[in-house]
Amino acid sequence: MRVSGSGLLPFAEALTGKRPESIQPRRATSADFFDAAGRVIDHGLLLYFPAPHSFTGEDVLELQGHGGPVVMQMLLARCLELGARLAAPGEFSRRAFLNDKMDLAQAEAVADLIEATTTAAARSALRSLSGEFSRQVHELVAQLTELRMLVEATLDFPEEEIDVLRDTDAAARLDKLRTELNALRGRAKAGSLLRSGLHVVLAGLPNVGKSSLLNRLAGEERAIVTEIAGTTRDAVRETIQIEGIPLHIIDTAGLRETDDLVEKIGIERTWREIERADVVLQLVDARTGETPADHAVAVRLPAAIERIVVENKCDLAGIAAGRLETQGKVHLRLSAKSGEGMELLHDELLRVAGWRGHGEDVVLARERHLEALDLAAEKSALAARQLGQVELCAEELRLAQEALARITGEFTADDLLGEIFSRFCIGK
Ligand SMILES: Nc1nc2c(ncn2[C@@H]2O[C@H](COP(=O)(O)OP(=O)(O)O)[C@@H](O)[C@H]2O)c(=O)[nH]1
Ligand SMILES: [Mg+2]
Repeated sequence: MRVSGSGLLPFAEALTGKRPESIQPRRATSADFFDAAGRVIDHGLLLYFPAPHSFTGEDVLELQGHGGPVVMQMLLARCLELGARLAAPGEFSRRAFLNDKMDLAQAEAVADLIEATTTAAARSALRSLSGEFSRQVHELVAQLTELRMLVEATLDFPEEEIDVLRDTDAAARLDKLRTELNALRGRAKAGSLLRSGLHVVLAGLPNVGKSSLLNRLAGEERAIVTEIAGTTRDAVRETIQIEGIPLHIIDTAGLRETDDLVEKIGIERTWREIERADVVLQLVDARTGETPADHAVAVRLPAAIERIVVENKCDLAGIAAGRLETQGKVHLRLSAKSGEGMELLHDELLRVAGWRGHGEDVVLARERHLEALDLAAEKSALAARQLGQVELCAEELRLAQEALARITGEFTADDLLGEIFSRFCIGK
């Protein structure tokens, strides 16, 4: 159990009977924890981190007991009696932020580390927690500050305007800044996938092998496979990972005209899943290739959603697995049954996810960070276009800087803080 606040030594004494001088900072002290009547609740360890050298920057006590729920409850009740109160979700991290122990992006990384669902996500969160993302943002903010100084200086000396901007190479500096900003955006976009994953919908006519492909991807028999068309009625989902990227695979009811009421509802659900997808894998039978019926499905797929045509059952068609790209449209040939060509599908999904070429550099970005990076990029593009009109340029640079500073919490409204920390689990 952790307690954070000011002047915690008397609290520790009341709980354990230890004299303050016998409690050494940052050393484990063996102690009994007593209730109000002086009965022992548990025997454990007491750790004392005096301010400001603690997680929150305040005095922190860590009480380590044997951990059963009833004993913990008794210890908690005693702490509340002694004047502590329950922490709000994220309150420890919030206090750490308010006491300058970490910036906002790092505090968010605490929650991301705890919630990470893959090892790649956990590693990335830890890098953000150590301040790597913040350092990259600070670096850009510093460049912007310098640029603003140059541009704003010419506002005071209008007759020298052109010279100053030319002599200081403001245009080249702005170019460099925009290149680096875009690179960071790329790493952040790739990283946001580690948080939320990619939604992949398997769609197509009945019997082309959608459920078989789900089972193959999941490595187990998740969906029922039969040779009877119309077997899958409700969407079946399974989350898998490829190279640490979470992929939510959704198997759907085959798209066809039907009088079966249940199947009809299933087909409506298929369309709803397709609208929410990041990628649609449209399965067709390799023996026939894309038929007019497949084409009728294809034209109904939303244009904005990436589509990969998967020619399944290549084993039956007697053709080899492979990848074809014509006019920007990707066709994969594989066999869900034999597993032939599955590595092509893995690679293709990673490509669509924008994963290749980032590796360890990705930033586990949140939606909030992406929005700020996008806004900063937009504002610096406007600034570049207005280098000739110094007042306008200066204002766009200011807005770009403000957007970036929001990531680390230097320009952050209280309500945003409330929103961010309320999503933490209790006691973190
Ligand atoms: N030979 C072969 N049969 C397959 C392949 N994929 C699926 N099938 C068979 O095709 C039939 C329909 O498969 P299913 O996965 O239920 O198709 P769905 O209706 O699209 O979900 C089943 O009998 C499967 O065993 C494949 O790659 N090769
Ligand atoms: Mg099926």
